[in-house]
Parts: sequence; structure tokens; C-alpha cells
Amino acid sequence: MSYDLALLGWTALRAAELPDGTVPGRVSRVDRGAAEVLAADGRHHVRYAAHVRRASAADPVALPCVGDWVALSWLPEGRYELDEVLPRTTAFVRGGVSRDSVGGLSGDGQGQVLAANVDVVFVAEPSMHSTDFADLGRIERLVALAWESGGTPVVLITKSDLFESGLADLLADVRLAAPGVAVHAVSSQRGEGVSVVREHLEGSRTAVILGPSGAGKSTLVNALAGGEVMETQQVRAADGRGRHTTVHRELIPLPGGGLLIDTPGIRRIGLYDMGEGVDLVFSDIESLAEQCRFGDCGHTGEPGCAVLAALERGELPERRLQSWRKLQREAVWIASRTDARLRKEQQNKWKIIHKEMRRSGRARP
Ligand SMILES: Nc1nc2c(ncn2[C@@H]2O[C@H](COP(=O)(O)OP(=O)(O)O)[C@@H](O)[C@H]2O)c(=O)[nH]1
Ligand SMILES: [Mg+2]
Ligand SMILES: [Zn+2]
Repeated sequence: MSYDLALLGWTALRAAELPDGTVPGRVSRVDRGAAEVLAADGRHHVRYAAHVRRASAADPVALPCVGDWVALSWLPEGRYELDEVLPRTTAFVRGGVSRDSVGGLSGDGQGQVLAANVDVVFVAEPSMHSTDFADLGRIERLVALAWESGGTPVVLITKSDLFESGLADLLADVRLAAPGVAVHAVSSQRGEGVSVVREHLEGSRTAVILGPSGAGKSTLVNALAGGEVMETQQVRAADGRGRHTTVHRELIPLPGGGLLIDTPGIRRIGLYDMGEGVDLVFSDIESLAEQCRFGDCGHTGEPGCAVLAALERGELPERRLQSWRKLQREAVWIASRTDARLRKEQQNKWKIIHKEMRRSGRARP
């Protein structure tokens, strides 16, 4: 098995970053201390060079992750070693924040990259899930995370076959919840909407697919891959709910180009840093807020509040206003854990680590 690097998303820009004497590869999945890498000469299980391990111990952001482009060096004992993580163009960073067992938020301020070099972020939300309908608040949250990662969000309303009457209304509501974002209805079961999803991957682009467990993510990946590459859920007869079957994040090259990263249910993904992403998802409310009489309007009854006026006119759904408040509070909370200056440092540190890894890589005989 060999791979055409161009179909994996390799570009001249990335080639310019490749150190001499190494070959490029793309991380398709990671296991503790090792990665599976797709390279021109096949699929390899590679261990990390000592300097990569050291840098990752100092900062988890330096750890190779799914989607990374890496430099492989050939060792005298006849195997590749992961010598360097090439600069990332986009990254999903988890801010080391998670919901603890009692529902509170806790965090250590240490970032972790969950997926890198992702061009498109599919936000999969089922039109209907057990007895629930599509959850607009969850879409808003995931679209905010998508913007924050640097990728382009695309919302997919899955299992559209379950919800025929009223689908048009649902799509209209989703479009209001995600202004400026493409929204498509998809039924993998009927094969409807699958080709539209494929179009977003043209030009060998890389996409990650987020969404709750049971949304039909792996089924869609299989439909795009034209075969059973991901295991899908069997719905338990007792309660009609599915089990988690996708445990690893995995990069799947699609026939004819384009790559997809399947992910487990959203609970395992946790919270990210999402300040600017929230502003983008709620751009409609943000522009209303600019028209409020007071610059520091809290939109809670101040005179001349444009946000509340829109609410009263029925132009802004109450649900959306509440969702905005909730995500803003969360974004502020996360930002307070790792204040802005620190976060900037974190980003710059990555660049420095990268340079250091390169230097120590070169210094070796
Ligand atoms: N009716 C319907 N069911 C679907 C569709 N896509 C997936 N499913 C079912 O939904 C369940 C969960 O699918 P799965 O792909 O494992 O979800 P994941 O957890 O998001 O990866 C499975 O029982 C699938 O057969 C669809 O388009 N229509
Ligand atoms: Mg799955
Ligand atoms: Zn206001």
C-alpha cells in the first residue's frame, strides 16, 4: 500500500518546511508514545524521537496529533522515527478544561491539541435522536469551536429521512443559529446529501466530523469512503440508545482525495477555548448590541437596548439569547483560567518549540 501525498493534502508550502534528509508523513492516529503515519511508501507505526518526547513532556501542545504533518527519519536499525511535527495551519486545542463529576468546571491550564491541519469542520446534528429533536444550542457551541480552530464550519443535519415534514423549518432555524455557515440535510441511509458533503472535500481537503454520539458520523464516513471503514453503532433494543463505538480519533483518506477525521461523541472532546468563535456564531446579536444606547449595555432592561427590542419584535429567539449568554459566560470562565497574555504565550511557545525541535534534530549526527 502506498499513498499519493497530494491526495493526503501535501502542498508545496508544507514541502518548504520539511527538513533535509527526512520524508513527510501524515499522522492518522496516535497511541501512547507512538503514531500511525501515512507516507508515500505506506502506513507506518512510528515512535517519537527523544527530542520530541522531551518537548511534549514540557508542553503537551508539542505532542503529535491526528492530522499532523510530520518529518520521518530513517534509523540505522531499519525503521522510521517521528523526528519533527511540521508547523500546523489549524488546530483544535483543548484548554485543559473539563467538566468534573459534579458538573463543575476544572482545569489545569495545559493545552492539548486534538486535531491539526483541518480545513473543514463538519458539525453533525441529528434531525431526530431517540426522542430528541436537533439541539440548536449544541450546534452553536460546536460552530463556535469550529471557528476558533481556524477551520470552516459546515453544519450537517443528519438522519434527515426521520424527519421529513418540518425539515425545511428545521433547516431555517439552524441557518439562523449559524449565520454565514453552510447547512445541509444528509441521510446516509438514503444516500441523500452525501455528494454535497463530498464537494466540501474537493481539492484534497481535510475535515473533522464533530457531533454527539449516535449522530450518524461513522455511518456518513463509511458512505463517503464507499465501504465499512468505521464501526457503527447497533442501537440497544432496551432503550433505543446507541453505544459509543468510535473510541479513537482517526484520519481516513477517502478514495479520490480528501480526508476525514472521525471522532467519538462530543463528551470526550470537552471544552475548548472559544472566545472569538462565540462572537462569530452570534454575529447577529453582536451587531444588535452595537446599536444599544449604552456601550456597556448588559441587555437586561437598560433603556435603548437594541437586543431586547429585537427580542420583543420576535426577530431574536429567546433561546438564542440565552444560549449566547451561556457560551459567553463559559468563554469568560475559560479565559480567566488562562488569561489572554498567557494564551498568546502558549501559541508563541509552540513556534519556539518547533524551532528548538528542528535545531536539536539537526544537531544530531
Ligand atoms: N434513519 C437513519 N439512521 C441512521 C442514519 N445514519 C446513521 N444512522 C443510524 O444511527 C446509529 C448511529 O450511527 P453511527 O454512525 O454509529 O453514529 P456516531 O456515533 O455518530 O458515529 C446507527 O444505528 C445508524 O444505523 C441515517 O441517515 N438515517
Ligand atoms: Mg462513531
Ligand atoms: Zn442592550
